[in-house]
Amino acid sequence: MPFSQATIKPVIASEERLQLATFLPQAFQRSQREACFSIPLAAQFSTGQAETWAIDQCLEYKKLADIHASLGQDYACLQVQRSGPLHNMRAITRQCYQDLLAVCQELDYPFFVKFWNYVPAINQGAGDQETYKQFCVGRAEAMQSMGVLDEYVPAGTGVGCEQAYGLTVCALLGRQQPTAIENPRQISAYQYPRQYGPRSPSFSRATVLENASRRIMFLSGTAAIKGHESLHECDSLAQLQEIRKNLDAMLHNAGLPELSEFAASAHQNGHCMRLYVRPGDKQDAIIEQFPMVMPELAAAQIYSADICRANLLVELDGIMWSESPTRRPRT
Ligand code: 3EB
Repeated sequence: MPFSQATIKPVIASEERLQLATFLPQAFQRSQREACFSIPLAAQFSTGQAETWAIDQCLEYKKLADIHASLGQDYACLQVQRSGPLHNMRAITRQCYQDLLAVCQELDYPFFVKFWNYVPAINQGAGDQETYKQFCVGRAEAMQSMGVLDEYVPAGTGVGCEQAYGLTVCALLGRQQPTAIENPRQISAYQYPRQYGPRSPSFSRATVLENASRRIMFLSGTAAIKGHESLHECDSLAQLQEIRKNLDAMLHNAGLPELSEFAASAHQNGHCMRLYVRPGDKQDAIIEQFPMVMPELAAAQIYSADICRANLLVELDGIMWSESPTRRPRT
């Protein structure tokens, strides 16, 4: 079932009426706007607009226990932030996801579009005890206990944040099923081999929402991974080039125009992207190299964040849309 044009669309952040959600970096948090979800990261450098989704029907804000909910007729956005000792990350994540999935069912938004995960001290701990790996175990256990099959896992982003913020999860949910897209250059994350942790990450490479005139791709966090392997350790330029190849493949599979056409016809094609850059001696270089490798995305917001694999320096996510998509997405 296609969603109605009026139901959800990316808008510029100044169109404040009836916002389902706007994501703002920590420094710009404005508590009077309940639909503003705060990203627990500092924006490093930004020329772009905040990622915003708007709807025009039945907007309601609710707080269910500690879960903030912004509810529309067809879509909802949830946010929850939970703290606790790092060594409990598996249990914290499992409970957090079970509670979120229970709210989805209770409020009757059964389909997952995208989940954003900000994981405290994400690379801390050795081997299977690394925070990210424990987070993946808790998330997979919750998905399994709630009966979520691999083909229904949402698009996802999983990056690090400061330990003091705890775990933050944001979820975009729908009443119509989005199309999940995988990347032919990469093994599906939910099929990663054992070496990446006891349970594989529960996310699809992207989800697509569409109607007759607009298609939106929610791109998962995309890094320099081919097959299941991280490439170009320590080489930030090569990692960015690999990300571009992965993005090209995703645009193709989503039935969206090529990346180069996003700059060429800005009135038809749009995007709202975020680049996550690992802090350290390569950070400045990456911020400089990004607009050279992906000039079409120069308006992206840039955040300083650890990436879930310790050997990756940079990751890209966001939404990309076209007003006149041509081909069908390939599932
Ligand atoms: C990868 O492709 C890079 O655990 O939710 C990207 C997007 C990554 C989402 C997640 C992790 C997640 O495996 C890491």
